[in-house]
Amino acid sequence: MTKAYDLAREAFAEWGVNTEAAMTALSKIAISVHCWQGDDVGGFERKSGSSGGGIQATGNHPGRARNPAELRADLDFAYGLIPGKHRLNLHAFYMDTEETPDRDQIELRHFTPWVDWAKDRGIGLDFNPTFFAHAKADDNLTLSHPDQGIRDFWIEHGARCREIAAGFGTALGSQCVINHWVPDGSKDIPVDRMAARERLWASLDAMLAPGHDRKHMLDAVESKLFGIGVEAMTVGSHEFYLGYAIRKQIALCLDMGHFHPTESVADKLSAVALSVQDLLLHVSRPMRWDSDHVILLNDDILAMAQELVFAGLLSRTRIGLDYFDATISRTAAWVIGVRNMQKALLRALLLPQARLKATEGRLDYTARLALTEELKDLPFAAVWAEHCARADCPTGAALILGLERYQAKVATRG
Ligand code: RNT
Ligand code: ZN
Repeated sequence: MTKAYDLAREAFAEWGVNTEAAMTALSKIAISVHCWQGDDVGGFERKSGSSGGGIQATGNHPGRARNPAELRADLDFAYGLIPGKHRLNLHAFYMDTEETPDRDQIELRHFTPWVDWAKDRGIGLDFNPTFFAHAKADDNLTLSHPDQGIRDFWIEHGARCREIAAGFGTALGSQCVINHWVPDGSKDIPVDRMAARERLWASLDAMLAPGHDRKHMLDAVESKLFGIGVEAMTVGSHEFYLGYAIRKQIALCLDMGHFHPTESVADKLSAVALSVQDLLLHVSRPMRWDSDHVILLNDDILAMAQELVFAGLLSRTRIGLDYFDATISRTAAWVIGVRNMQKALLRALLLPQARLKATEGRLDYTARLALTEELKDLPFAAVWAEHCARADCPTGAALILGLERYQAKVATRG
Protein backbone atom coordinates (compact mmCIF):
# COMPACT_ATOMS: atom_id res chain seq x y z
CA MET A 1 0.00 0.00 0.00
CA THR A 2 1.42 3.37 -0.96
CA LYS A 3 1.57 6.50 1.14
CA ALA A 4 -0.59 8.25 -1.44
CA TYR A 5 -3.31 5.63 -1.06
CA ASP A 6 -3.11 5.81 2.73
CA LEU A 7 -3.73 9.54 2.62
CA ALA A 8 -6.50 9.09 0.08
CA ARG A 9 -8.21 6.50 2.24
CA GLU A 10 -8.23 8.96 5.12
CA ALA A 11 -9.43 11.82 2.94
CA PHE A 12 -12.40 9.77 1.73
CA ALA A 13 -13.07 8.42 5.23
CA GLU A 14 -13.57 12.00 6.37
CA TRP A 15 -16.51 12.14 3.99
CA GLY A 16 -17.76 8.80 5.26
CA VAL A 17 -16.61 6.96 2.12
CA ASN A 18 -14.92 3.57 2.32
CA THR A 19 -12.33 3.27 -0.44
CA GLU A 20 -11.95 -0.48 0.05
CA ALA A 21 -15.68 -0.99 -0.53
CA ALA A 22 -15.51 1.19 -3.66
CA MET A 23 -12.64 -0.86 -5.11
CA THR A 24 -14.44 -4.11 -4.31
CA ALA A 25 -17.57 -2.83 -6.03
CA LEU A 26 -15.55 -1.78 -9.07
CA SER A 27 -13.86 -5.16 -9.37
CA LYS A 28 -17.29 -6.77 -9.72
CA ILE A 29 -18.24 -4.72 -12.79
CA ALA A 30 -17.48 -6.60 -16.00
CA ILE A 31 -17.27 -4.43 -19.09
CA SER A 32 -18.09 -5.93 -22.46
CA VAL A 33 -15.14 -5.12 -24.71
CA HIS A 34 -16.19 -4.70 -28.35
CA CYS A 35 -14.15 -6.90 -30.67
CA TRP A 36 -14.67 -4.53 -33.60
CA GLN A 37 -12.23 -1.87 -32.34
CA GLY A 38 -9.44 -4.34 -33.15
CA ASP A 39 -9.91 -4.48 -36.92
CA ASP A 40 -11.93 -1.38 -37.86
CA VAL A 41 -15.28 -3.25 -38.01
CA GLY A 42 -14.07 -5.47 -40.84
CA GLY A 43 -14.93 -8.96 -39.65
CA PHE A 44 -13.46 -12.25 -40.80
CA GLU A 45 -15.90 -13.64 -43.28
CA ARG A 46 -13.99 -15.17 -46.15
CA LYS A 47 -15.73 -12.82 -48.53
CA SER A 48 -15.16 -9.24 -49.46
CA GLY A 49 -17.59 -6.52 -48.57
CA SER A 50 -17.68 -2.98 -47.29
CA SER A 51 -18.51 -2.11 -43.69
CA GLY A 52 -21.73 -0.47 -44.88
CA GLY A 53 -24.70 0.49 -42.78
CA GLY A 54 -23.36 3.99 -42.30
CA ILE A 55 -20.73 2.90 -39.80
CA GLN A 56 -17.16 3.43 -40.79
CA ALA A 57 -13.78 3.52 -39.13
CA THR A 58 -11.47 6.17 -40.50
CA GLY A 59 -7.69 5.92 -40.54
CA ASN A 60 -5.03 3.45 -41.50
CA HIS A 61 -2.77 3.08 -38.49
CA PRO A 62 -0.51 0.04 -38.77
CA GLY A 63 -1.30 -3.08 -36.76
CA ARG A 64 -4.90 -3.96 -37.60
CA ALA A 65 -5.73 -7.54 -36.61
CA ARG A 66 -6.04 -9.46 -39.88
CA ASN A 67 -7.46 -12.70 -38.56
CA PRO A 68 -9.10 -14.12 -35.43
CA ALA A 69 -5.80 -15.31 -33.95
CA GLU A 70 -4.31 -11.82 -34.16
CA LEU A 71 -7.47 -10.31 -32.72
CA ARG A 72 -7.37 -12.72 -29.78
CA ALA A 73 -3.67 -11.95 -29.18
CA ASP A 74 -4.46 -8.22 -29.18
CA LEU A 75 -7.35 -8.78 -26.79
CA ASP A 76 -5.18 -10.84 -24.45
CA PHE A 77 -2.71 -7.99 -24.38
CA ALA A 78 -5.42 -5.38 -23.76
CA TYR A 79 -7.11 -7.37 -20.96
CA GLY A 80 -3.71 -7.63 -19.28
CA LEU A 81 -3.64 -3.85 -18.82
CA ILE A 82 -7.19 -3.56 -17.55
CA PRO A 83 -7.86 -4.40 -13.91
CA GLY A 84 -10.60 -6.97 -13.32
CA LYS A 85 -12.33 -9.67 -15.33
CA HIS A 86 -14.19 -8.50 -18.40
CA ARG A 87 -16.27 -9.80 -21.28
CA LEU A 88 -15.89 -9.92 -25.04
CA ASN A 89 -18.57 -8.59 -27.35
CA LEU A 90 -18.45 -10.49 -30.64
CA HIS A 91 -20.19 -9.68 -33.91
CA ALA A 92 -21.46 -12.49 -36.14
CA PHE A 93 -19.09 -11.65 -38.98
CA TYR A 94 -16.12 -12.39 -36.70
CA MET A 95 -16.73 -16.11 -37.15
CA ASP A 96 -13.59 -18.24 -37.05
CA THR A 97 -13.90 -21.02 -39.59
CA GLU A 98 -12.49 -22.28 -42.86
CA GLU A 99 -16.05 -22.61 -44.15
CA THR A 100 -17.90 -19.88 -45.99
CA PRO A 101 -21.42 -19.94 -44.60
CA ASP A 102 -23.69 -17.10 -45.63
CA ARG A 103 -25.30 -15.15 -42.80
CA ASP A 104 -28.40 -17.33 -42.86
CA GLN A 105 -26.30 -20.47 -42.47
CA ILE A 106 -24.07 -19.72 -39.50
CA GLU A 107 -23.94 -22.04 -36.54
CA LEU A 108 -22.28 -22.25 -33.16
CA ARG A 109 -19.52 -24.44 -34.55
CA HIS A 110 -18.30 -21.56 -36.71
CA PHE A 111 -17.33 -19.84 -33.47
CA THR A 112 -15.70 -22.78 -31.67
CA PRO A 113 -12.23 -21.16 -31.38
CA TRP A 114 -13.81 -18.12 -29.72
CA VAL A 115 -15.68 -20.28 -27.22
CA ASP A 116 -12.54 -22.28 -26.42
CA TRP A 117 -10.55 -19.11 -25.95
CA ALA A 118 -13.22 -17.53 -23.73
CA LYS A 119 -13.53 -20.71 -21.67
CA ASP A 120 -9.79 -20.87 -21.20
CA ARG A 121 -9.64 -17.24 -20.02
CA GLY A 122 -12.83 -17.41 -17.95
CA ILE A 123 -14.32 -14.63 -20.08
CA GLY A 124 -18.03 -14.29 -20.85
CA LEU A 125 -19.15 -13.67 -24.43
CA ASP A 126 -21.79 -11.27 -25.73
CA PHE A 127 -23.01 -11.29 -29.30
CA ASN A 128 -24.49 -9.28 -32.19
CA PRO A 129 -26.05 -10.37 -35.45
CA THR A 130 -24.39 -8.51 -38.33
CA PHE A 131 -27.09 -6.79 -40.38
CA PHE A 132 -24.62 -4.80 -42.51
CA ALA A 133 -21.58 -5.34 -44.77
CA HIS A 134 -23.55 -7.69 -46.97
CA ALA A 135 -25.03 -7.49 -50.46
CA LYS A 136 -28.51 -8.04 -49.03
CA ALA A 137 -28.09 -4.93 -46.86
CA ASP A 138 -26.80 -2.59 -49.55
CA ASP A 139 -30.04 -0.58 -49.59
CA ASN A 140 -29.76 0.00 -45.85
CA LEU A 141 -32.84 -2.16 -45.50
CA THR A 142 -32.85 -5.55 -43.78
CA LEU A 143 -35.64 -6.54 -41.40
CA SER A 144 -37.86 -3.76 -42.78
CA HIS A 145 -37.15 -4.43 -46.47
CA PRO A 146 -40.31 -4.41 -48.62
CA ASP A 147 -39.17 -7.71 -50.15
CA GLN A 148 -40.33 -10.66 -48.05
CA GLY A 149 -37.42 -12.81 -49.27
CA ILE A 150 -34.83 -10.33 -47.99
CA ARG A 151 -36.66 -9.96 -44.71
CA ASP A 152 -36.73 -13.74 -44.32
CA PHE A 153 -32.99 -13.96 -44.99
CA TRP A 154 -32.27 -11.51 -42.17
CA ILE A 155 -34.85 -13.06 -39.84
CA GLU A 156 -33.03 -16.36 -40.30
CA HIS A 157 -29.70 -14.67 -39.62
CA GLY A 158 -31.01 -13.15 -36.40
CA ALA A 159 -32.62 -16.41 -35.30
CA ARG A 160 -29.39 -18.31 -35.87
CA CYS A 161 -27.44 -15.69 -33.97
CA ARG A 162 -29.84 -16.06 -31.05
CA GLU A 163 -29.15 -19.80 -31.05
CA ILE A 164 -25.43 -19.14 -31.12
CA ALA A 165 -25.80 -16.66 -28.25
CA ALA A 166 -27.67 -19.25 -26.21
CA GLY A 167 -24.87 -21.68 -27.05
CA PHE A 168 -22.25 -19.20 -25.80
CA GLY A 169 -24.21 -18.67 -22.59
CA THR A 170 -24.58 -22.40 -21.99
CA ALA A 171 -20.97 -23.25 -22.81
CA LEU A 172 -19.53 -20.49 -20.65
CA GLY A 173 -22.08 -20.54 -17.83
CA SER A 174 -22.63 -16.82 -18.25
CA GLN A 175 -25.64 -15.05 -19.77
CA CYS A 176 -24.85 -13.81 -23.28
CA VAL A 177 -26.41 -10.48 -24.21
CA ILE A 178 -27.34 -10.44 -27.90
CA ASN A 179 -27.86 -6.95 -29.23
CA HIS A 180 -29.92 -6.34 -32.35
CA TRP A 181 -29.06 -3.27 -34.38
CA VAL A 182 -30.21 -2.87 -37.96
CA PRO A 183 -29.18 0.00 -40.23
CA ASP A 184 -32.64 0.32 -41.77
CA GLY A 185 -33.68 3.75 -42.81
CA SER A 186 -34.17 6.21 -45.58
CA LYS A 187 -31.83 8.77 -47.09
CA ASP A 188 -34.59 11.06 -48.16
CA ILE A 189 -37.98 11.84 -46.71
CA PRO A 190 -40.13 8.71 -46.78
CA VAL A 191 -43.84 8.72 -47.46
CA ASP A 192 -44.74 5.51 -45.65
CA ARG A 193 -42.94 5.39 -42.34
CA MET A 194 -45.71 3.30 -40.86
CA ALA A 195 -45.30 0.45 -43.34
CA ALA A 196 -41.55 0.32 -42.72
CA ARG A 197 -42.04 0.24 -38.96
CA GLU A 198 -44.77 -2.38 -39.19
CA ARG A 199 -42.42 -4.59 -41.20
CA LEU A 200 -39.58 -4.15 -38.72
CA TRP A 201 -41.93 -4.96 -35.84
CA ALA A 202 -43.22 -8.11 -37.53
CA SER A 203 -39.71 -9.26 -38.49
CA LEU A 204 -38.46 -8.77 -34.95
CA ASP A 205 -41.42 -10.76 -33.67
CA ALA A 206 -40.58 -13.63 -36.02
CA MET A 207 -36.89 -13.48 -35.19
CA LEU A 208 -37.47 -13.40 -31.43
CA ALA A 209 -40.18 -16.05 -31.47
CA PRO A 210 -37.99 -19.10 -30.73
CA GLY A 211 -37.71 -19.31 -26.96
CA HIS A 212 -34.35 -19.47 -25.24
CA ASP A 213 -33.58 -19.69 -21.54
CA ARG A 214 -33.00 -16.16 -20.22
CA LYS A 215 -30.33 -17.62 -18.00
CA HIS A 216 -28.23 -18.22 -21.11
CA MET A 217 -29.14 -15.31 -23.35
CA LEU A 218 -30.80 -11.93 -23.21
CA ASP A 219 -32.09 -10.03 -26.25
CA ALA A 220 -31.47 -6.30 -26.51
CA VAL A 221 -32.57 -3.81 -29.16
CA GLU A 222 -30.60 -0.70 -30.15
CA SER A 223 -32.12 2.47 -31.52
CA LYS A 224 -30.52 5.23 -33.54
CA LEU A 225 -31.39 8.76 -34.53
CA PHE A 226 -29.73 8.80 -37.94
CA GLY A 227 -26.71 7.57 -39.87
CA ILE A 228 -24.84 8.31 -43.08
CA GLY A 229 -27.20 7.22 -45.83
CA VAL A 230 -30.26 7.20 -43.61
CA GLU A 231 -30.44 10.89 -42.77
CA ALA A 232 -34.20 11.32 -43.12
CA MET A 233 -35.49 8.42 -41.06
CA THR A 234 -34.26 5.47 -39.04
CA VAL A 235 -36.92 2.79 -38.86
CA GLY A 236 -35.73 1.60 -35.45
CA SER A 237 -35.86 4.96 -33.72
CA HIS A 238 -35.69 5.44 -29.95
CA GLU A 239 -39.46 5.55 -29.54
CA PHE A 240 -39.84 2.44 -31.69
CA TYR A 241 -37.46 0.32 -29.63
CA LEU A 242 -38.45 1.78 -26.28
CA GLY A 243 -41.98 0.61 -27.01
CA TYR A 244 -40.79 -2.70 -28.38
CA ALA A 245 -38.57 -3.44 -25.38
CA ILE A 246 -41.37 -2.62 -22.96
CA ARG A 247 -43.91 -4.75 -24.83
CA LYS A 248 -41.54 -7.72 -25.09
CA GLN A 249 -39.77 -7.20 -21.78
CA ILE A 250 -36.37 -7.48 -23.39
CA ALA A 251 -33.35 -5.26 -22.83
CA LEU A 252 -33.07 -1.77 -24.28
CA CYS A 253 -29.68 -0.69 -25.59
CA LEU A 254 -28.76 2.98 -25.34
CA ASP A 255 -25.82 3.99 -27.49
CA MET A 256 -24.38 7.33 -26.40
CA GLY A 257 -23.83 8.33 -30.03
CA HIS A 258 -27.38 7.67 -31.15
CA PHE A 259 -29.16 10.75 -29.90
CA HIS A 260 -29.14 14.42 -30.64
CA PRO A 261 -25.81 15.83 -29.41
CA THR A 262 -27.50 18.03 -26.81
CA GLU A 263 -29.42 15.14 -25.25
CA SER A 264 -27.97 13.58 -22.10
CA VAL A 265 -28.00 9.81 -22.35
CA ALA A 266 -27.22 9.63 -18.62
CA ASP A 267 -30.55 11.33 -17.99
CA LYS A 268 -32.38 8.62 -19.90
CA LEU A 269 -31.26 5.78 -17.61
CA SER A 270 -33.62 6.42 -14.72
CA ALA A 271 -36.42 7.33 -17.10
CA VAL A 272 -36.37 4.10 -19.11
CA ALA A 273 -35.42 1.91 -16.13
CA LEU A 274 -38.89 2.42 -14.68
CA SER A 275 -40.41 0.61 -17.65
CA VAL A 276 -37.64 -1.71 -18.82
CA GLN A 277 -35.99 -4.25 -16.53
CA ASP A 278 -32.68 -4.79 -18.33
CA LEU A 279 -30.49 -2.15 -19.92
CA LEU A 280 -27.49 -2.33 -22.19
CA LEU A 281 -25.15 0.58 -22.76
CA HIS A 282 -23.00 1.26 -25.76
CA VAL A 283 -20.62 3.73 -24.26
CA SER A 284 -19.26 5.89 -27.02
CA ARG A 285 -18.16 9.45 -27.79
CA PRO A 286 -20.05 11.22 -30.51
CA MET A 287 -18.17 14.25 -31.75
CA ARG A 288 -20.85 16.44 -33.34
CA TRP A 289 -22.42 13.25 -34.70
CA ASP A 290 -22.24 9.47 -34.17
CA SER A 291 -18.49 9.46 -34.81
CA ASP A 292 -17.60 6.71 -32.30
CA HIS A 293 -14.43 8.29 -30.90
CA VAL A 294 -12.54 6.54 -28.09
CA ILE A 295 -14.24 7.40 -24.82
CA LEU A 296 -12.54 9.95 -22.59
CA LEU A 297 -12.88 10.53 -18.90
CA ASN A 298 -15.16 13.45 -19.71
CA ASP A 299 -18.35 14.87 -18.25
CA ASP A 300 -20.61 12.59 -20.30
CA ILE A 301 -18.92 9.44 -19.04
CA LEU A 302 -18.77 10.72 -15.47
CA ALA A 303 -22.46 11.57 -15.58
CA MET A 304 -23.29 8.13 -16.99
CA ALA A 305 -21.29 6.35 -14.29
CA GLN A 306 -22.80 8.49 -11.56
CA GLU A 307 -26.32 7.74 -12.75
CA LEU A 308 -25.60 4.00 -12.81
CA VAL A 309 -24.33 4.12 -9.25
CA PHE A 310 -26.70 6.67 -7.73
CA ALA A 311 -29.83 5.25 -9.38
CA GLY A 312 -28.89 1.74 -8.26
CA LEU A 313 -28.81 0.45 -11.83
CA LEU A 314 -25.51 -1.40 -11.90
CA SER A 315 -27.10 -4.79 -11.30
CA ARG A 316 -29.45 -4.53 -14.29
CA THR A 317 -27.28 -2.63 -16.74
CA ARG A 318 -24.73 -4.34 -18.94
CA ILE A 319 -21.96 -1.95 -19.88
CA GLY A 320 -20.61 -2.41 -23.39
CA LEU A 321 -18.33 -0.10 -25.33
CA ASP A 322 -18.88 0.92 -28.93
CA TYR A 323 -16.28 3.02 -30.69
CA PHE A 324 -13.62 2.48 -33.32
CA ASP A 325 -10.69 4.64 -34.23
CA ALA A 326 -8.24 3.46 -36.90
CA THR A 327 -5.92 6.48 -36.64
CA ILE A 328 -4.28 5.31 -33.41
CA SER A 329 -3.06 2.08 -31.88
CA ARG A 330 -6.12 -0.16 -31.76
CA THR A 331 -5.01 -1.95 -28.63
CA ALA A 332 -4.32 1.38 -26.91
CA ALA A 333 -7.81 2.50 -27.90
CA TRP A 334 -9.29 -0.50 -26.10
CA VAL A 335 -7.16 -0.12 -22.99
CA ILE A 336 -7.65 3.63 -22.66
CA GLY A 337 -11.42 3.41 -23.25
CA VAL A 338 -12.10 0.56 -20.85
CA ARG A 339 -9.94 2.12 -18.17
CA ASN A 340 -11.75 5.44 -18.58
CA MET A 341 -15.07 3.69 -18.05
CA GLN A 342 -13.67 2.08 -14.93
CA LYS A 343 -12.22 5.34 -13.65
CA ALA A 344 -15.60 7.00 -14.09
CA LEU A 345 -17.31 4.19 -12.19
CA LEU A 346 -14.73 4.34 -9.42
CA ARG A 347 -15.24 8.08 -9.05
CA ALA A 348 -18.97 7.59 -8.76
CA LEU A 349 -18.47 4.81 -6.20
CA LEU A 350 -16.22 7.12 -4.17
CA LEU A 351 -18.78 9.90 -3.78
CA PRO A 352 -20.66 10.45 -0.50
CA GLN A 353 -23.93 9.50 -2.10
CA ALA A 354 -26.20 9.70 0.94
CA ARG A 355 -24.94 13.10 1.90
CA LEU A 356 -25.37 14.46 -1.61
CA LYS A 357 -28.88 13.09 -1.91
CA ALA A 358 -29.79 14.52 1.50
CA THR A 359 -28.94 18.08 0.39
CA GLU A 360 -31.28 17.66 -2.55
CA GLY A 361 -33.96 16.14 -0.37
CA ARG A 362 -34.08 19.24 1.79
CA LEU A 363 -33.87 21.49 -1.29
CA ASP A 364 -30.53 22.89 -0.19
CA TYR A 365 -29.18 23.47 -3.66
CA THR A 366 -26.39 25.69 -2.38
CA ALA A 367 -25.00 22.83 -0.31
CA ARG A 368 -25.47 20.45 -3.24
CA LEU A 369 -23.48 22.71 -5.53
CA ALA A 370 -20.80 23.41 -2.93
CA LEU A 371 -20.45 19.71 -2.28
CA THR A 372 -20.28 18.55 -5.88
CA GLU A 373 -17.61 21.13 -6.59
CA GLU A 374 -15.51 20.46 -3.45
CA LEU A 375 -15.66 16.72 -4.07
CA LYS A 376 -13.95 17.15 -7.40
CA ASP A 377 -10.72 17.81 -5.49
CA LEU A 378 -10.71 14.46 -3.69
CA PRO A 379 -7.72 12.19 -4.45
CA PHE A 380 -9.47 9.76 -6.82
CA ALA A 381 -6.25 9.11 -8.73
CA ALA A 382 -4.52 7.56 -5.71
CA VAL A 383 -7.36 5.06 -5.27
CA TRP A 384 -7.29 4.18 -8.96
CA ALA A 385 -3.51 3.67 -8.83
CA GLU A 386 -3.93 1.39 -5.82
CA HIS A 387 -6.69 -0.55 -7.60
CA CYS A 388 -4.43 -1.04 -10.62
CA ALA A 389 -1.42 -2.02 -8.50
CA ARG A 390 -3.46 -4.69 -6.71
CA ALA A 391 -4.44 -6.13 -10.10
CA ASP A 392 -0.85 -5.99 -11.32
CA CYS A 393 -1.74 -3.39 -13.92
CA PRO A 394 0.51 -0.42 -14.64
CA THR A 395 -0.43 3.26 -14.53
CA GLY A 396 1.21 6.41 -15.86
CA ALA A 397 4.50 6.15 -17.73
CA ALA A 398 4.65 2.35 -17.31
CA LEU A 399 1.25 1.99 -18.96
CA ILE A 400 2.28 4.17 -21.88
CA LEU A 401 5.51 2.22 -22.33
CA GLY A 402 3.61 -1.08 -22.34
CA LEU A 403 1.18 0.21 -24.97
CA GLU A 404 3.99 1.52 -27.16
CA ARG A 405 5.95 -1.72 -27.00
CA TYR A 406 3.01 -3.80 -28.13
CA GLN A 407 2.10 -1.35 -30.87
CA ALA A 408 5.67 -1.49 -32.19
CA LYS A 409 5.33 -5.27 -32.35
CA VAL A 410 2.06 -5.33 -34.28
CA ALA A 411 3.04 -2.44 -36.56
CA THR A 412 5.00 -4.91 -38.68
CA ARG A 413 1.76 -6.63 -39.76
CA GLY A 414 1.20 -6.14 -43.44
C1 RNT B 1 -24.20 1.31 -35.14
C2 RNT B 1 -24.43 0.75 -33.78
C3 RNT B 1 -23.93 -0.66 -33.57
C4 RNT B 1 -22.58 -0.91 -34.18
C5 RNT B 1 -21.99 -2.25 -33.86
C6 RNT B 1 -20.79 -2.57 -34.67
O1 RNT B 1 -24.52 2.63 -35.21
O2 RNT B 1 -23.89 1.58 -32.82
O3 RNT B 1 -23.94 -0.96 -32.23
O4 RNT B 1 -21.66 0.08 -33.83
O5 RNT B 1 -22.97 -3.20 -33.96
ZN1 ZN C 1 -23.91 0.85 -30.79
